Amino acid sequence: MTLKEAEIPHRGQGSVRTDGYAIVPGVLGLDAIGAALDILRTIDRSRPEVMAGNALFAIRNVLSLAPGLLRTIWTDRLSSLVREHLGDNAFITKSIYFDKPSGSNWAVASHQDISISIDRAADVPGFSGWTNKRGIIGAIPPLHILESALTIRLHLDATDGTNGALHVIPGSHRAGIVPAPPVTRTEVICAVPQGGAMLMRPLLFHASRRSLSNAPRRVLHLEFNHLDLPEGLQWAERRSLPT
Ligand SMILES: O=C(O)CCC(=O)C(=O)O
Repeated sequence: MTLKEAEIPHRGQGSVRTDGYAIVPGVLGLDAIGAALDILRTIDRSRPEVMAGNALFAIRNVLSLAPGLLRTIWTDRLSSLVREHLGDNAFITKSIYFDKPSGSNWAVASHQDISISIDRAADVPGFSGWTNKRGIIGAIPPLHILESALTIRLHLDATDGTNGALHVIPGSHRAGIVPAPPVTRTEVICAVPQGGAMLMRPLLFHASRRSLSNAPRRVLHLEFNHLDLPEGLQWAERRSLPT
């Protein structure tokens, strides 16, 4: 293999345990995607959770703003993915709807997701980096809480390197919280078919490039955990799994 070939990011299906991510096709059918998009269109765009420039690009706490959305997307496949990785005590800790249309093209440099949303700020050992963004309180929790978390990104559109698929560094979730991504040539583009899911450990370094296409890239980003927070702290968006 030439150096040039080695530098081209490759596509991969991945393994959550060893790579920190996996691509799983066939989690949502077209009917569920259509129904989810109909519900998402009903959300009042003037709410503070809605972040928009020329076009919509994110809605935080989307499951609270869109009653019926969770039930619509909660397929047997999604339920078994969550239980397979986190067990029967899993719950949802965060939900965000991300859009990346050509009108609101945005990019995020390679990073780990290390802040969680908590109901209140408190001086609890092991918690640091407290923030308050638009009333949403965040902090960096003890490492084992981040290591037990799983993100599942449901792709409502087919996504590849041209319209905003995440770029990840396989295995980078295994070194704890580190200030910069490892210097490596093994960046992978996580292409996901429509209705597929990308599973990701939040400590995995991931980046989001600008879209080069007019194709939409709509994603429901759900975070899960199975650990309660210590000393009476509560996950701000905690939600039980549908039964
Ligand atoms: O959806 C994206 O493209 C970016 C998401 C991201 O970087 C994050 O959730 O940390």
